[in-house]
Amino acid sequence: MKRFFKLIPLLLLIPAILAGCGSSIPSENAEEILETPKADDLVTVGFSQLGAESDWRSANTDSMLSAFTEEAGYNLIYKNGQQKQANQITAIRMFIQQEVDYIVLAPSTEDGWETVLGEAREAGIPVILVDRRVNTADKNLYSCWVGSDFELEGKKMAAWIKAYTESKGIAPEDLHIVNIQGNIGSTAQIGRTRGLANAARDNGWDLMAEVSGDFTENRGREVMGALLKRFDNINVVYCENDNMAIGAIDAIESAGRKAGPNIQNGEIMVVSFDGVNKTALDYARQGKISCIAECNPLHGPRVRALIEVLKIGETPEKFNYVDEMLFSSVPGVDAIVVDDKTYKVEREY
Ligand code: GZL
Repeated sequence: MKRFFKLIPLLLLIPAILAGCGSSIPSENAEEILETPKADDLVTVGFSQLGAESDWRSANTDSMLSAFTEEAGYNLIYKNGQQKQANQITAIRMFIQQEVDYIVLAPSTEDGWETVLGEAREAGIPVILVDRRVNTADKNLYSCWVGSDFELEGKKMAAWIKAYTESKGIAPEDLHIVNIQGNIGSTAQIGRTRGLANAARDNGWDLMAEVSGDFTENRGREVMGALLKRFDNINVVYCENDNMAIGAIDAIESAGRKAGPNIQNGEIMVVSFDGVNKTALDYARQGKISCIAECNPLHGPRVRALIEVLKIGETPEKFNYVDEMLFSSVPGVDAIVVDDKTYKVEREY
């Protein structure tokens, strides 16, 4: 990329030089303009984002664009993969051709990255992973990763469901749960699904169905509508992100049911992940969503900090987890314990 920037200023100078037959650039400035321009000093980062499927994703993209500005010394090339791994692989190959200084990848799913990450390593371009993970035998195909512990998010939500329903005297076998999952094969889906499935097994809950809603509101609405036709005893809906929870609640209300924590009164308890979407946060304050597990999208400054470490030749931590909380306005559970660690349930969010 540096070579590309060196070329531009010279190209820009040609018209001025040709037009004036003598320099139309005041001689006292010529030296300054002919010096390598600021652009040459920028660190060029190629960012392959997986898509724009949710409010979380938009917030994540905004965070990255805000962190990698020219003022901060960066030239960011942003490519949206539109949920297709093939598009992301094409983007990475383009970044390699452009000889960027760093590649940041937010991978759509975990598998299928070995070849292109090998090409980036061959080209000597460090790769930083953000948000979801990649499933490669060789962990040296990328420099580091920053994101959430998705299985912990699922465990925390399951612990809240257990604590709340036990506080109401609801027998575990009377919990009839459906899971509206995220994109199948994405780290967020794998971890959140595992957290619930293991808790259902350990507690004797009736986990009746796991169906992907692709992390989108429309698919969440469609999937919930189909599940309500298939089962007449659903009383817990575990949505793996807020956008699907909003769609599911719409379907629940369209079916004449009520979303809320009072399972004994026939309400359907809806729980969710992210805590980014304004409507979902309002629903949580109203009790329509009984609990939200935060999933922090603001990774831009964290990724930039990792690149700053790489820039000075240091080795950053390989896996960098962000701390996250639970939010619920439903009284009855003030804290939960997961893997011997206590997590306070926040009332304000
Ligand atoms: C989680 C992220 C997930 C969010 C969804 O870090 O990968 O993808 O939970 C988003 O909202 O679509």
